[in-house]
Amino acid sequence: MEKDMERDNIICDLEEQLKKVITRNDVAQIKALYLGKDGIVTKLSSKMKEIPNEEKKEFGKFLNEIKNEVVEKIEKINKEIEERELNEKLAGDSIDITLPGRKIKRGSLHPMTRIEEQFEDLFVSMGYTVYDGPEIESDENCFQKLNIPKGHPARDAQDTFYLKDEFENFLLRSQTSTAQARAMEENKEKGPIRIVCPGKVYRRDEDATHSHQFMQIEGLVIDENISMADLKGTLELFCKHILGEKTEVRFRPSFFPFTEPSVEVDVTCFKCGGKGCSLCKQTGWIEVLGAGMVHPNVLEMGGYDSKKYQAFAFGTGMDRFAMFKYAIPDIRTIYANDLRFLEEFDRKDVE
Ligand code: 2NL
Repeated sequence: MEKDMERDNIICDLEEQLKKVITRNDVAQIKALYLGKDGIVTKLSSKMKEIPNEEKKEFGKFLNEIKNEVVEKIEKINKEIEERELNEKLAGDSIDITLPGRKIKRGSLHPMTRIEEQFEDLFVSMGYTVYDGPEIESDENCFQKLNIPKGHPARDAQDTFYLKDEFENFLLRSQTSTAQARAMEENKEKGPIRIVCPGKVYRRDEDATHSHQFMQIEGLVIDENISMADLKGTLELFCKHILGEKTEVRFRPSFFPFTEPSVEVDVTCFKCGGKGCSLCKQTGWIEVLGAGMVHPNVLEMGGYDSKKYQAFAFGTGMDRFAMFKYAIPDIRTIYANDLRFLEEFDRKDVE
């Protein structure tokens, strides 16, 4: 009876104290208070030696019961605290799976690279080779071999960036025909040629639609029995492929020193569809290409027999096509490499 009361007091006190604990450290302190070296339960155990032998067994049982109960209560509360702490941690670390994912920033091709690849893909599919040449060229390759001798008025329109002193006969090429003159010269058998030459060219020009540096592409086809019909078919296909099947193409007589006859090629305005607008200056047409049958003088200077071979050639600014296709109002933005401009093309990745 007396022991029962003692046990109830101890357990009651313990329960009271455990009600106030917050951390596991608080529990550890209480544990020491009961089970530590000078703890209440430990002290009680040391009374064993004062207990008469015949009561020792019962006292031992009583001690064990108290000890077990204290340990059990302490473990229980420790477990509760542990669980609470874990839940708090999980709540703090929680991930909102409904949030949108972080976008990976993708690069995109420069509009000029994209246009160049479209041009090259089309011509390669028609059996052409992409042929490259240097940007610093001799006066001979740039003008003389293209039927533009020294003093020819056609030079004025192109007079460009000459090198100095002992290199004064060299300049930054004003057209990629220079690469074509090289291709003719390098072809030792003087057999057929079918090439496109994309690349940078330089002229003394600078406004919203002309840059001192721009990207040209020229094509040259030399073979037997080549006629204006081949030129027409090729360029019609080319314009429709790049600008859309609905595009109409017209040829106007023109003049270039390196071709005879020469033509300029117009396409129906892609902004107004041919009705007339500010882009086409109310004409319904936009000029996109220069072309013609290669002048016999040019073929002969390239080492070709102009009686045996005929050729057609054409040239255009790829920037012009990029401006049309991607609605770029100022050519200079193509070369400024402003990321805000380039990022616009992420969304136009649909062709
Ligand atoms: C234009 C006009 C043209 C050519 C380029 C050419 C090349 C050789 C022989 C003859 Cl090797 N012609 N190229 C012919 C006609 C026009 O370009 O508007 N360029 C931007």
